[in-house]
Amino acid sequence: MKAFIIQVITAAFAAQGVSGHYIFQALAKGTAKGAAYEYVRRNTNYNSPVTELSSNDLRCNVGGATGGNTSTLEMAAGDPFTFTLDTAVYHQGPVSLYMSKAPSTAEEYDGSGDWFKIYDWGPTFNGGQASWTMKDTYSSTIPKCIPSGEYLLRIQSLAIHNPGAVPQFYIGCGQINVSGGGSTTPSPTVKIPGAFKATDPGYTANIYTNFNSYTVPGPAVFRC
Ligand SMILES: *[C@@H]1O[C@H](CO)[C@@H](O)[C@H](O)[C@H]1NC(C)=O
Ligand SMILES: *[C@@H]1O[C@H](CO)[C@@H](O)[C@H](O)[C@H]1NC(C)=O
Ligand SMILES: [Cu+2]
Repeated sequence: MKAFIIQVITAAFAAQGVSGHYIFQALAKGTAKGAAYEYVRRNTNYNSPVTELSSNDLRCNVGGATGGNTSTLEMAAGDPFTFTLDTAVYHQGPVSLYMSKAPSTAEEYDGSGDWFKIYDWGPTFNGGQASWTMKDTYSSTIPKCIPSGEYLLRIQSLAIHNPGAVPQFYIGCGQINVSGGGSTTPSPTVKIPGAFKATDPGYTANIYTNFNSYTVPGPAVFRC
């Protein structure tokens, strides 16, 4: 009996391993690929997603509640940056970028404060077909007008490839120190968890049937 249970547990973990999929591992300035886990918090769930909408793991992935050995990347407001994965995103769904200002250092910050969204990669529609941006690098820029200081810079792939099944969040959090910023308080803001609801149209969408429009979950994108 005991051996049987161990076998079942082992099988469940093995299944989780192969059903996971991709990791946002690196953050760097410009279009550089950067080193894995230098500026991105190390996760402890291999390449598996977070699926629980009420979990604090939605902030910075499993194991990413604090910085540990993660360094903080010095950036200027307006600087371009790139997140790189171990393997390209291959589940359909939106990819979004969020930021949250640390009350003290980015390394110590647990992400429990206010988050604002700075970018969405949503679908484009063409003749009843949607296409999604599925890449191994995602590049954007730090908004120019936000206050200087230390932030968590979070990327999220929301996998909605399997309508009817629970959507999957693949998450990575970088630590950055923004200089030369402005004086605009970014809005709207949300808390994570809380920003995503089981009833969000962008969460429940069936991307294969009558799929002609889509609203990316979360707040509106903040623009300076
Ligand atoms: C930090 O790095 C050291 C040395 O590589 C390692 O022993 C330790 O477990 C790491 N801590 C975390 C939180 O990753
Ligand atoms: C972030 O930048 C500020 C201002 O230059 C500096 O005082 C602070 O030490 C920096 N933080 C880190 C983690 O390097
Ligand atoms: Cu998967």
